[in-house]
Amino acid sequence: MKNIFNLFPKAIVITVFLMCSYQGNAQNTKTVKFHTSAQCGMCKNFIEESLSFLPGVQFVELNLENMFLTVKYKTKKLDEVAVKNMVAEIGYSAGDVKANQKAMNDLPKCCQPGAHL
Ligand SMILES: [Cu+2]
Repeated sequence: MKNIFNLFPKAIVITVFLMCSYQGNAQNTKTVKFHTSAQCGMCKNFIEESLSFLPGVQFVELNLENMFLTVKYKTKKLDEVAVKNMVAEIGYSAGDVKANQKAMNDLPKCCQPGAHL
């Protein structure tokens, strides 16, 4: 987990995010909201940072109260399936899309489904 954060310094994340936002102003956007298997604040950071690298993503926020993820994206670059697949690829379920099992197993114990029951 730590290694992933080192690979994606905050400054780059913010720069990419701002660039995407700037370019997207004149284009059509869509916002989707779906439940994920996120468990904690670490999941929140990981999911939000990972998704902010997807070209076309303009806004991403995980609600820690109910684990619903809100993603706003440019419809010319992304669709809902691609957004959910990205979440699944990094180890979390995304609505009706199941998590990539290997990625989920590689998450810290506290980030795996059922960790806080
Ligand atoms: Cu977590």
